Amino acid sequence: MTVAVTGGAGQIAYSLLFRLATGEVFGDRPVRLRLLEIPDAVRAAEGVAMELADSAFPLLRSVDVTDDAATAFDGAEAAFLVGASPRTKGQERADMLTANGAIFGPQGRALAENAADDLRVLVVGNPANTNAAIVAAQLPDRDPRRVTAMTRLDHNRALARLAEKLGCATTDLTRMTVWGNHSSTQFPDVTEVLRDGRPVAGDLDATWLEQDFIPGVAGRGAEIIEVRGRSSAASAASAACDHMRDWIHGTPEGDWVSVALPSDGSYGIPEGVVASVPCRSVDGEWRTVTGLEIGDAQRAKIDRTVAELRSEVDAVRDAGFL
Ligand code: NAX
Repeated sequence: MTVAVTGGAGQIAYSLLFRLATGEVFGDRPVRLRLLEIPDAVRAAEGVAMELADSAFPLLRSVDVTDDAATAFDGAEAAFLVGASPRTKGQERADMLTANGAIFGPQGRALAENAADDLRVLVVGNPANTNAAIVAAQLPDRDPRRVTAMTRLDHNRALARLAEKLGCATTDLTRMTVWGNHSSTQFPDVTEVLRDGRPVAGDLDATWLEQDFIPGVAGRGAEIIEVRGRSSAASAASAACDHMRDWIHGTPEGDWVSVALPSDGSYGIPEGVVASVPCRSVDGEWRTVTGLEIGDAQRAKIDRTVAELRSEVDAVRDAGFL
């Protein structure tokens, strides 16, 4: 299994790479890791490669570090696009979107030209959904569902917060959905959630949902920064592992997870945006769970986060990245 990880010297990669090397994501297939970094961070990434070697993982065949995307993506069957350009102090959001277009456009083209035919892409670097839209646009000959953005961390955060409220284990809960953007407009939705097979929504206080659960999940990233002093890293890596493992091995029967996919028009979400929707993985492919009834209150929240995605896509289109 040839696996490319960008941002190889970053804090998410420092957790992610070691878990990819253990076999918990790809099963017992031997793994070759390719770390892509900017030139200034190549040496630090080489230090991470040294630590990976020192771990003597039975399944890890090689670790290569490069600042050349074509080399990093050559034959890649999975690509975790983690490295991105953070929003700097005082920077306009549109400028941040454009700065990332300049990263994800060329990386998308390098994937199109060099990666394996069965490539799976998970974009983690923010703004993840719109970065994924840019990558997907560079891969017009491939199944669009092969390019995804990560909302699994938001999904896991929602499961954890709800389990705490209900006094149960996260594994007792199924059918959580996070809709839309990996941003403050995301909509963590408990409407379909089952606890041990029975709906929970009717037992939950509407005020708690509106004033604690939804903003708490959407604001968890900022809360982690405030408390830990740095952004979520190990939990983001863990979510990335969950996403790729379920994609390859399938979602458990009766359950689904949240995945940001290029929209196929389901639930009135326009094509061209990469929006988080409920998904099952069947035969190694993400499939949107269709046919869920959407009430007026849900509709308004979905429309709000999709409107933000549309404005992001418009901004990168205006800048020539789409
Ligand atoms: P770090 O700043 O620790 O690491 C990022 C690394 O990416 C750096 O080593 C940097 O040199 C590298 N990089 C920058 N441009 C690159 C390029 N063009 N090619 C290759 N490497 C490049 O950030 P970290 O905490 O690891 O976070 C990485 C990204 O994940 C950020 O954009 C962050 O906002 C995003 N996140 C996304 C989450 C999600 O749920 N989708 C949650 C966690 C995280 O906030």
